[in-house]
Amino acid sequence: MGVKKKMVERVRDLMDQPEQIRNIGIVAHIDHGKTTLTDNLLAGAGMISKELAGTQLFMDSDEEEQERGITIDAANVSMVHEFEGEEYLINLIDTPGHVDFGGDVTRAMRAVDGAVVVVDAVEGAMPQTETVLRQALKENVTPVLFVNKVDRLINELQVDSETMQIKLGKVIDNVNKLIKGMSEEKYKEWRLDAANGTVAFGSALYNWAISVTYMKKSGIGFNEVFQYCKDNDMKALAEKCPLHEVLNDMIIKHLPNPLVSQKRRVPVIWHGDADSEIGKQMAACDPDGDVALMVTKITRDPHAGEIATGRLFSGTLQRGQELYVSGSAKTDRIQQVGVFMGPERVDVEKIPAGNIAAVTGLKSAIVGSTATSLRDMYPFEMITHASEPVVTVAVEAKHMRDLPKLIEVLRQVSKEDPTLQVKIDEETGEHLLAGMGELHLEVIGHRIERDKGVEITASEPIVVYRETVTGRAGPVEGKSPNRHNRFYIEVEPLELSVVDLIKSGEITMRMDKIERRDKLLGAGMDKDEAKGITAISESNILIDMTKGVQYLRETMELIIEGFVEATTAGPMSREPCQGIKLRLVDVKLHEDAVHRGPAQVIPAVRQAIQAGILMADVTLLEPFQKVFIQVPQDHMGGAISEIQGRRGAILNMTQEGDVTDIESKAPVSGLFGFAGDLRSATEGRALWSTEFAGFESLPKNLLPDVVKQIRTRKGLKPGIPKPSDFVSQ
Ligand SMILES: Nc1nc2c(ncn2[C@@H]2O[C@H](COP(=O)(O)OP(=O)(O)OP(=O)(O)O)[C@@H](O)[C@H]2O)c(=O)[nH]1
Ligand SMILES: [Mg+2]
Repeated sequence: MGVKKKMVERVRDLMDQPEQIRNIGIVAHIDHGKTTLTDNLLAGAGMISKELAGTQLFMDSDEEEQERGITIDAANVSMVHEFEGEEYLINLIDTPGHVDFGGDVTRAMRAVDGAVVVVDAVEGAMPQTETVLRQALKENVTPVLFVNKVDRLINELQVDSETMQIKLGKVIDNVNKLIKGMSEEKYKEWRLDAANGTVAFGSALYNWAISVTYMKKSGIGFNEVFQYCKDNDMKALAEKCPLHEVLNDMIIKHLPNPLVSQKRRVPVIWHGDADSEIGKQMAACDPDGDVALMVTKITRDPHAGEIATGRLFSGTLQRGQELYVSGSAKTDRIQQVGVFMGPERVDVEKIPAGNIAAVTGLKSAIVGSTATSLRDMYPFEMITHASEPVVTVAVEAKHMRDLPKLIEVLRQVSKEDPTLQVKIDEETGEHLLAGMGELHLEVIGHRIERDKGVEITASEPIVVYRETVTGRAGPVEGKSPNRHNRFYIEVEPLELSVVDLIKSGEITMRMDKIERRDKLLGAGMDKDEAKGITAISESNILIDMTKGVQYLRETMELIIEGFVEATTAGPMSREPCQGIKLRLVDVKLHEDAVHRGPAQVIPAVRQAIQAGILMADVTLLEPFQKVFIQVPQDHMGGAISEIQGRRGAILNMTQEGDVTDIESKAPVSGLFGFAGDLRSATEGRALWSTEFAGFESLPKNLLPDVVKQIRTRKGLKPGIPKPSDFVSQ
């Protein structure tokens, strides 16, 4: 405790010297050694004992993380390192590698300026390596590379010194290829190069590392490293080349401080006026400017309540400050400000721009919120997640008396984890929890029981489909119950390029109108349509094509509500809709506002859309996952037939030595229980991982059965509804 206390004081002293600060994330494919590496940095800063570094896994402090041996939550820690006679404050985020928790990586990238990409020397660059790099590049976060587990090359693969160097060179080449593939332009700036010091090699478990820079300093080169490992004397190597020193060298020299970084990052993550006061203050990382805090994480503390963690781009945070949270007209009052020391949060007086801060009291904040002292600050760009929740369970409270509490707890967990979707279908009474994968939901289930004290039963995983149309229909007339208002709506498929823009967050209703129109035109949309976009719900759009309709403006909000209701639960099976374009072509409204209230307009619009979708060759889309398998050649056949037996397809196969890399894809519905089946088919010799691969049409012959199944589960009549169930024809 004493050490930590002293550390807090040193952290505090450095907070207002941005040149001495590095905000970094540790990112990698699962199991490549991020948390082990972080241990080394903590030991180097004197926060954990040197003997335990590499095995304590200090940042995996949660019971469940320890049990499963993986990181589940991104964890922050602030520490001070002395380097070449100067002190530096390193605010570090250790991120999880499992795809199910990929959202945490995305959010962490918003908070940091640099990333240490860790790659296992034996496995090389893996699918998640690519994903995390892509996220870093998207946020304009600078990467450096740490090739870990070099000891495995020597002791497990038994390579000689020369082959070791060739293999390490290959790892670097492959990572560079990934960067180049994402952006030629970025590649010029960010090419990783051992010679200029942006790559280090080592073994986090055995606490040593080398880089070309450090070779010059220590006189230890690849041949010496090889010999130490061969002689089983990595302890001596760790004394000569301690990992934390080599890494600090790379982090401090090659990753930008907030002053340098914010100039480059602010234009990417904030689209307000760069010449405005706040624009200039953020670019300059001005501690005397207005407060601009981007919330990247919400956690709950049993004592302090909700804690919002985020990156402070401008101003200084202080207790008692009143901040506006994302456009809310009221302010929230900050109760405490602090920094994270791993699992502990330590209060400080104030935190200036350029740091990662934890605050309590921002009641209205959710992940992605902008908290600011300005009443009308243009908010930060939304954080969009690379993956979508594809696996769902229905949850129920074990005891009836817990029902109200369950709803509150579900609301809470979805606030803490934006990759989790909670849907409470009032019509069917179902509480659905949708997440990134089976593990994600299991972990959330435990959290609800363990931390929130509500016992639940969860169904077997179910797949959530999307309803879409493949044809056109309309105009369909929707009449209000009093028959005084009529809406005419046309239905057709939305251009796929536009669906992509919506999903990636590049098109929103919040953005500048002209900018939106230009982007849509670029994506191939018709000019009048691009101009007329009135609302977006899920990835469906409503376009107002009418001209000069009286009272339309004041009724539009209700029309949009009908549109949202119809598209969040589609007419065929109450699954969300995707990729549907709805054109409002004519409207007749009663002149008296009393006769065109919510109870009239909303159902009329909703029903017209529901009927229209059913008439426009409605079908279901199902979620797919890419499945990457690494398997020894003699077990390849078993792995392939596991994929093919699940309506899957093999996309690519590459051979390296005795190992085959299989890239394949399969529907999520086929992948339940895959882990166990693959294990038996390959005698446990296959390594595998998955990645979200978007939605594809369900084969027509499966449609009736799947719809029936969904409807039965939801307690709806099993047959597919007809348009006449929604509008009279
Ligand atoms: N041989 C060897 N094993 C290592 C090395 N670094 C880490 N490991 C082992 O690899 C496993 C995973 O290490 P972690 O540090 O938990 O990996 P991680 O990247 O944090 O994993 P996730 O957070 O779950 O993605 C552990 O069993 C470590 O002991 C290394 O340099 N050499
Ligand atoms: Mg970890």
